[in-house]
Amino acid sequence: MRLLHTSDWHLGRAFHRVGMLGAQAEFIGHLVTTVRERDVDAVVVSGDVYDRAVPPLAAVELFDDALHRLADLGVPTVMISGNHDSARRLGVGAGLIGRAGIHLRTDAAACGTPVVLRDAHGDVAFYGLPYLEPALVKDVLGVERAGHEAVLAAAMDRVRADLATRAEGTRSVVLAHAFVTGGEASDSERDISVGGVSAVPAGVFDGVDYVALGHLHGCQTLTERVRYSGSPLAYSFSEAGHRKSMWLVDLAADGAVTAERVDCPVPRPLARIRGELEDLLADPGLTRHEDAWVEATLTDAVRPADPMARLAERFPHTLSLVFAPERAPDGPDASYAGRLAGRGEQQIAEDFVAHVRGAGPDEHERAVLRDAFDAVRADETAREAVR
Ligand SMILES: [Mn+2]
Repeated sequence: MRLLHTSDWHLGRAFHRVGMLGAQAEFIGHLVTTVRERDVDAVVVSGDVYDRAVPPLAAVELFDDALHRLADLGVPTVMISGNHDSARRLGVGAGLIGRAGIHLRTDAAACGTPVVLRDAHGDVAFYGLPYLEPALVKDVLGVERAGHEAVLAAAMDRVRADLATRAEGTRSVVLAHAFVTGGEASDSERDISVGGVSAVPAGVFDGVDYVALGHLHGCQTLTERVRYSGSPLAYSFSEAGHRKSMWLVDLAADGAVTAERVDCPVPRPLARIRGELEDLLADPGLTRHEDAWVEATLTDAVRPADPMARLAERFPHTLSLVFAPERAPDGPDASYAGRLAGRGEQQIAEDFVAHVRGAGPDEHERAVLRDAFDAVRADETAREAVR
């Protein structure tokens, strides 16, 4: 059976101030063409279909268009919700579109109930594990202490238990939206680490033939059988070095996996350039970036006048400007955003305690902070769910 694995479409998301709907529509066209031309038997979409819980109308229309085109091809599709999706909203109508062969799995309680597809060699069971927010699904999954590893392990126990009841030789595919240890993050995934360690070891997925992961935006291979497709488009400059792709996976009769990368269309390349303004405007080595979306880091000791307009004369698609005077990169005049960059909520809170008191939090105080973040997050997600 031949699968096409993709994830993290983030329909409706903008890249800095540039709307990406046109590029997202082009990707959907590329997906449909790939399904047709490469004789794909099933499409798997591993979460973050939308960028937010209540997506803009144009994004909903694009998703609707994608569903119609996939249904017209007659190729079954299995999808799960990610941490950016509202599982409840996305799941509305799932029963109906299931009749058209689009299987949308958004309910943690149904982890152990697969979509079973068939080929000449027998059954393939697809288990869709939607993004599992520990605090919200721990009771459903019968887990005592909420944590990413604990809830995923419980969900996988259900998968293996169901698989054990199926005919000998049944092959299996799991869709999951999670941060798996060894994966490399970028700047465009929303942090899920509130509540402790977010990374789960790849070993929790043992016992299935292929694990189609979503969440991390770079295409990557953790093991032959455990892969991220990454997002089809770059959503931050930290992805300037990515080649966006999907995985075309052949699942042999004995469950052996062969995977091929299928590259996605690139709407416009990304470039990160760094130096003093006059050098950036003159350097002949930067000619190749003139048509790119550019992030420029200016190292001038004194901030030059009107830098954006001047850069735009040479790089008309400059989207981001960063000031990093080389005299004192981390000095007292570093910007607020600069000082927060790369630190999680927990770390910022702990550093704040250290800053005002002179001594950082002890183990007990750290736990209090963690619980407070958990409560806020669970409350937010619960409100999102009932809205
Ligand atoms: Mn994502």
